[in-house]
Amino acid sequence: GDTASLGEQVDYKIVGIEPGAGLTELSQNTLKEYENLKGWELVDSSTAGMLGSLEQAIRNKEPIIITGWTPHWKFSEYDLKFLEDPKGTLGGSENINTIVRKGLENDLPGAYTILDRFYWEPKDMEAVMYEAQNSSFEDAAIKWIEENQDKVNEWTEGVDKVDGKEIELVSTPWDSERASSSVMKAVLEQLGYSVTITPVDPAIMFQAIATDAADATLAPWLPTTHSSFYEKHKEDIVDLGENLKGTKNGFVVPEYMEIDSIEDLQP
Ligand code: PBE
Repeated sequence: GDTASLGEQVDYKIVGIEPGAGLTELSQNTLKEYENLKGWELVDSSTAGMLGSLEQAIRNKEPIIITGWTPHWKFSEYDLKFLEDPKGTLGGSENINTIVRKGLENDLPGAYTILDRFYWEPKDMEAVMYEAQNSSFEDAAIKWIEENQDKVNEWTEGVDKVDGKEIELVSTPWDSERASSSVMKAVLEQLGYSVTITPVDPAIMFQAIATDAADATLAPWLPTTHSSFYEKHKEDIVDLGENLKGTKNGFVVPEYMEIDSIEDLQP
């Protein structure tokens, strides 16, 4: 009813995603760092589960607090807002980096050059993500490449074609990373590479690059989201720097909720 506090209405639960996500670790840390979140609980789920709960809450105009991030299509589908995070425990504005295994430059210099040059904007990633909702990431990637040939030419300029050399990309199972990996796969295939994308948890992704089990990844969110994995493996990987700037994680609520900050959540 109207007299119940927000905490009571949502049963003191924040709707989380996959346990292995960097965002899950940041969210747990957030529950510890904010005194007003004493008694609140993060409920692990999956991205699909979180999106289902969000859709249902919005349909019923009920309150809900999710762990969310951008780039993601949920922000164009629904009116949502990030709760302010004055303690910064959810990371603020971040970037996505390209990381490759030691030795890749020597073994596959052409692919290494393209991976090193690969850089695009959130609007590019979003274009692929949105298009893929109605087709597939494969088709959306090819369409984006056709429409952005100038940008792709900057990445591939002067790089020799190969005849079926194999390269394995590891990635994470979120749409933002499906988009970047699918574009890279298509670009490399146009130059004759044989490309596999393996989606894994962030922890496994870093481990695979550090142990040479995979060649490259476009999926690390840094400096905060995946910092624990990065710190663990940084001596054994080659960091090629940002491929996209301006991602963000946070606690997210529908616009119709009358709170603005994590500190508005009361115990
Ligand atoms: N995410 C999307 C991932 C990285 C990309 C924020 C859900 C994570 O938390 O690991």
